[in-house]
Amino acid sequence: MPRTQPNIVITGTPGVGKTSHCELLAANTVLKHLSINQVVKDRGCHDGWDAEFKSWIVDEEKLLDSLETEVPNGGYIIDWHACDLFPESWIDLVVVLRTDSTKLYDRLKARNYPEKKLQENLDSEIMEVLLEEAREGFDADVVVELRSDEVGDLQSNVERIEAWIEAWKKDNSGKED
Ligand code: DAT
Repeated sequence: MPRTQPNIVITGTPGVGKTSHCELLAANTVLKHLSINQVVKDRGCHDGWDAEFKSWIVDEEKLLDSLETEVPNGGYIIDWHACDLFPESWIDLVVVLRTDSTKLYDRLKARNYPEKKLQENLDSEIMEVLLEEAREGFDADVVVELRSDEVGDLQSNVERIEAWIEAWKKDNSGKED
């Protein structure tokens, strides 16, 4: 059945502002914020806890199995620092958030990230790892790169995504008739 609401992935290096964007979008639209971190934890889609990196070791197969009955129906804002695991057919828009590295450093430092994890994430942001992953996994017209340096960026990005959702709904209305 065709989706009547789109699925949007909000991705980027930890600390770029994914959760902030997803929460504001979920408050302003009917789309639901799907925190993959929470799903991994709550539904046990992992092979344990990595003590050095202080993060779950994600079992991607279990994760996809647990999402496949809900996500393809549409209406989700998916909050995750990766996007290439999601089947292309599930996703209508991939937003890659980007942040200036000094700002990212301060945000991750404030989170008390272990030094190694902090450096790896900074390197990943500088090398555009997540942007590259999105571009390799999805068509160019599905991927959009947005700055998330200032609070004003958060507001304008969310407005832009809301406008995109409306346009998507117009383009896709009537397809189920
Ligand atoms: P993520 O979910 O990508 O890890 P977050 O939404 O938790 O990021 O944000 C990390 C911190 O940075 C948090 O204190 C809010 C702040 N932040 C996020 N986006 C911002 C922006 N565009 N301008 C200023 N601060 C921002």
